[in-house]
Amino acid sequence: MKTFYITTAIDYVNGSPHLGHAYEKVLTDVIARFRRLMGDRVHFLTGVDEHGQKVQQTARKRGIPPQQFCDEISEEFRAVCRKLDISNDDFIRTTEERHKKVVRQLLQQLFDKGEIYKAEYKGFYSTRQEQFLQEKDRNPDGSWPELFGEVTEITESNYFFKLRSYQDWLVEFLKKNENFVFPRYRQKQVLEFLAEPLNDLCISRPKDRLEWGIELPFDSGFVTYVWFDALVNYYSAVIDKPGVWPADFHVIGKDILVPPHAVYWPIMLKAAGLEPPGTLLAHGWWSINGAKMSKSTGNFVDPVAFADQYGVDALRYFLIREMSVGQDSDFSLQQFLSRYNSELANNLGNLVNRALNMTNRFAAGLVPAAETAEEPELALRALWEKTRDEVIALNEGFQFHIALERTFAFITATNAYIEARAPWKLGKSADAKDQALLKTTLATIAEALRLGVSLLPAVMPGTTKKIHDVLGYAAGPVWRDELVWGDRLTGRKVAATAILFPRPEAAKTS
Ligand code: ME8
Repeated sequence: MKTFYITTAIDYVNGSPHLGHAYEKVLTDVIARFRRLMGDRVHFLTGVDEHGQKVQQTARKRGIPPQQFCDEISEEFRAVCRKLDISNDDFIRTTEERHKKVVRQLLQQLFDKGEIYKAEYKGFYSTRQEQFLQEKDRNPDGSWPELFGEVTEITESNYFFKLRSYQDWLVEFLKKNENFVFPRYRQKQVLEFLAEPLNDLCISRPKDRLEWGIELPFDSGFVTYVWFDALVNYYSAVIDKPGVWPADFHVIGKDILVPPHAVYWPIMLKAAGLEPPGTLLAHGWWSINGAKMSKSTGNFVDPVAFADQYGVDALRYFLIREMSVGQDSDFSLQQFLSRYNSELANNLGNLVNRALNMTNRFAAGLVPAAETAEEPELALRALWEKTRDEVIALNEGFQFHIALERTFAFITATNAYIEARAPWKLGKSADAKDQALLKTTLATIAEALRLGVSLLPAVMPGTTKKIHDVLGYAAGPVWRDELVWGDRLTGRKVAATAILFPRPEAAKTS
């Protein structure tokens, strides 16, 4: 069986991790966990992108060597993974020798094949921004925007990768592989980009302009362009792992789809004789209270601090419930608290408390066996089967937000079932029929809760385990088997209470 290989983009370490980075990791983690539940062997890679101008500049501003700076910030990204319960199997840093070695090998191979050549490049250069500019960077009146400072035309020797000679191949490839990009409409954007002739890709930077990079194996006067270096991480991390390449999924933000992932990367692989990845999944962008995230304006959510304050699973739930994969979304504390209170605390949390309270009150804390099944029980069971099948299909199609909505509709229906059966009334009756119904009701509530929660481990792994724990239950190894209505909880001793979603501080004062 081929390993299901999934990756996130690797984050630039020129700033601390923010909510956008956290989302990408959580989304990828949800897919990885879901695939594991479905029985796949999964390899999940994330990491950091440590070379390039921005990193060199930021380290310089801080007055520390770039490697030391990278060491510090990489640790922050690792901490986000740990905090958010990300189940990555590996974490790659592009300053690691295992990566640099593969980049050098690939460059040498392409150079030897004649895919990389040296040429003079003439263009407008901004010394302040340390970058070549393009015609599209000009103001409408032809002048250069202020941020570029003095702009001069210079000629520089560089190495170029023959992107253009693979343009027709890539167009054909995209036409044959209609599902290469998800969501599908983004594949059209790639084809539109390819409607214009491609320029060959400049893959080097002279060392006198940029030192912080991987030296070209065939010319020590240059380092590798950061994208050519960074993309290779997906391959360098698994080169010694048989049965893993090609990647099944690269999860990335929409801003880095075209051209890096959808054009440079498949062409680089093709030129090197390697298989292309299966799918590029391009997610949308989070804004905060309607505005772009930016540290300088304070419009920034630190995912670790947020998870500390409101709970890891609450944050994971919100990110996945709120955003439809591929679309943009806004993160507002008000919306977060609204979902937290109504969906997590008052719906799921309430169901857990009721299940525990009533099992303790009416059955000495031991889940009884169901004695009958009447219309309300049969209806709840039918809803369960429909919900389970829909949720699996929705997850397979990356419609995680709707899958969660359906799962929580089942939780709501279970709460409504309790209201309809009113076990507190049945408990007062000495009638044998009422006592049988009470047992059935308690068994049904516990089983519905176990099942509903069994749909949540990919999104809320900690909460799922906690709820199974308080039901005296440990899930078995085959997930599909767990999703069958039955009597697995009969005779289990439930906990006295459970605190799952405490009222957040901010909500108390509002
Ligand atoms: O682009 N909302 O790194 P990066 C959602 N090093 N996602 C966001 C976001 C937001 N507000 N802001 C950023 C790079 N992201 C390169 C990648 S891969 C070989 C090299 C996402 O730190 C962004 O779309 O700028 C990207 O997928 C990831 O975070 C890393 O962004």
